[in-house]
Amino acid sequence: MLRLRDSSSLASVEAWKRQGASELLAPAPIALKVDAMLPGASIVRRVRLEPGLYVVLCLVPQGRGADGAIVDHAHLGMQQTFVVSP
Ligand SMILES: [Cu+2]
Repeated sequence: MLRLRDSSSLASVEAWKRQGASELLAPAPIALKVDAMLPGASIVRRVRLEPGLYVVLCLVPQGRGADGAIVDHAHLGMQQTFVVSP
């Protein structure tokens, strides 16, 4: 989960994902990270988030697309933006 500066930051998140989503090159602060889990597993995390815009996404790789770019679960729909209000 990344905390975005504004909605225009989503474009840099998309570019980051296409380049392999290295944690070191994250385009925004990582607000929460969960390592890969086994299918069917679940986890509960309680976090206190500062007000702002966030994107939560799953970066588990699913293969490569026709153009050779990495396809991850986020590309398949496991991505959502949300706002934390003050
Ligand atoms: Cu996933």
